[in-house]
Amino acid sequence: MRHRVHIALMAVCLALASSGGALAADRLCDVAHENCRTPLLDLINNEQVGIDVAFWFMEDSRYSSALVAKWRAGVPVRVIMDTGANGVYPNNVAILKALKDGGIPMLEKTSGGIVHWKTMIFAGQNVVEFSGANYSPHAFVPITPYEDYVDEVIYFTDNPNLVNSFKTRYDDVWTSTSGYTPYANLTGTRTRVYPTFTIDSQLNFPPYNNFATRSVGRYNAETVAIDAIMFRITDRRHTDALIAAIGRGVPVRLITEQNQYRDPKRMWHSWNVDRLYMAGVKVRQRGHEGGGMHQKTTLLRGQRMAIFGSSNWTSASASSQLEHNLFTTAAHVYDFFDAEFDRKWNNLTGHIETEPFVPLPPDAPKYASPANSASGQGLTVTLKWNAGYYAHKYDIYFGTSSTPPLLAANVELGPSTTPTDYRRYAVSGLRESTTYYWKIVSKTMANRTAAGPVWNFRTTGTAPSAGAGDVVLYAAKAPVRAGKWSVAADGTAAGGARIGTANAGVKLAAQASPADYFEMTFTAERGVGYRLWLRGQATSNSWSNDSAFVQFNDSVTSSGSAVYRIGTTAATTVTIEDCSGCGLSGWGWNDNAYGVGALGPLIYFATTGEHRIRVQMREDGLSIDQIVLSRGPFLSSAPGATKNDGTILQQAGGTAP
Ligand SMILES: [Ca+2]
Ligand SMILES: [Ca+2]
Ligand SMILES: [Ca+2]
Repeated sequence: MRHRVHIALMAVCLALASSGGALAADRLCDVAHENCRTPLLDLINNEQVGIDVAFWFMEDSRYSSALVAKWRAGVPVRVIMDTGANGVYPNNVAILKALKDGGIPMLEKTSGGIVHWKTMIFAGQNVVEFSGANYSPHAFVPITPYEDYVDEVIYFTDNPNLVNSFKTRYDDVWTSTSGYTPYANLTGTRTRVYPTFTIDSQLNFPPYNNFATRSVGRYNAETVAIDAIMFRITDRRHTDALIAAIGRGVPVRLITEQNQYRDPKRMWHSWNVDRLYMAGVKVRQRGHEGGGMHQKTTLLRGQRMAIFGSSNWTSASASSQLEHNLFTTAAHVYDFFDAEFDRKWNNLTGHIETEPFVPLPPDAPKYASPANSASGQGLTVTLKWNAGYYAHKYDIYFGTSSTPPLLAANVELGPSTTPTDYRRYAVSGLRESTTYYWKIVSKTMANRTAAGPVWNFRTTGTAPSAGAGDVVLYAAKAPVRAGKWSVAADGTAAGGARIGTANAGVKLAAQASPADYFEMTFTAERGVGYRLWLRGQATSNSWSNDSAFVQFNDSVTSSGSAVYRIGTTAATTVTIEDCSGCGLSGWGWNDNAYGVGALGPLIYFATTGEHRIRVQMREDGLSIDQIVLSRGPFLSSAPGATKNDGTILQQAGGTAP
């Protein structure tokens, strides 16, 4: 701890010492704790030969007033600018007007990428100032050092190769005949002001040079470690190369800006940062107040190289916007950024300049179609939802259970790029006249999740019919209901209703005169064996809520003896759970035998004609929607599944109440 404090104090002392010289020859100014505005105003005020200015936006009138004063004093000033920032930075409008009204010649970039330069060239002093910092009131001076500031570093240099390179590029842009249009105080042919110099190989000027290609070449050449402070990350070329570096054992650390992480206009930032995080990049984010972690700096530890300038990790910053970047191994530059990164990463001053990055979940999916409870859907249905900006992968839950099972995991369908942009997943091979349930769980690239609700729809077609002579009763239509049995509406049940009892922990033996039962009538043939099936649903899917007794008015054994008769204590038992431990889920079919696949005794009748069935309570908490007596297709196999069933048969063989 003592050691850290000592280093921190040394860093502060060194910084103060270097800022002491008013116009230091070649130095970096740290906006976290230094006033970087005064040296820039001093450069403007001291210039006697000419000032070239270019910026994305300017909102600090100290600069525009000083520039107009110089122009009026006879010092030539040129401005390359862009009105594209006016919507987001309204004070830029007044600054542009002041410069124009002051008489300064201004050239606007009117096609292609924006002017992302933030530079001033001082011809007489042979100094260039450039950085990622826009000319706003707070980008050059902290409000409270280390606590409330915009994260910027400003480079002032009198290195003749760098200054001359900037002069040449400025003239290149000034004399360009495509993409630029006179904005104010400019007539006639624009001519070069300076001799044409060779551009220093440390410099990188998109769109003349590609920033991403050069950066990725440096990442790929690195064998020790990579550290970066990067405001915006939407170009995967950078992240892919950094993930590859992790893959070959090169550690990577990143400080980035959390406001970009949830900015819908920069929706791919979170995709990239989450991928870096999952790959093992150590990530921190801004911990101080004030504007963003706005600088764009990368340190390549083995190469002792600093990459610094105006380009974010975006495709526009790579090759279409006007940008200025430095790829340098100059020791004083590398050492400055080394100390700055160490200070911010470890909060060495005791102020919280950075804090750990914590991935955020996506928005919950908003379903579009099919509408909840829609009917008449085809047998191939496309599930559609708006995913929001930050979901990229999806778990699709789908089935006939009201708690649908997982159908497909981590389906990479990408985000929704607008509120009316939908993600789609098609389900096919659906059964006719069946209710299906679905749920979408959205995931970010860091596997943070947000679940949507369970919705359902019903497919088109008539319900499948049982065999000729089979009986299919909708139990909720029972004309005789006694005691605790009651009917409730249920969109998943046959005819939209079920009959059941509430669970109160009661279990009974079969009774000759029960209090709780229901009865229905149907027609069946003498001498034919019928298989009895019930479709039931146990409250809470509990095995203590899943059985009933069934009796008939004239049922007999295959040899003609009375059996399971109403008015006796003899009954056949139907248990929905197929076996001990088989479990229950939603609707399920079973017959009058317990055990996996076990089939009970067939039901015979003494006469041909109308018969009566009575269902008594055995365990309370059971609901029933269909009763089947089959002599045909369901003689040895159930009409539907024992769990999560969606089978609803057409009514048949019953006598209308
Ligand atoms: Ca039971
Ligand atoms: Ca069975
Ligand atoms: Ca019960």
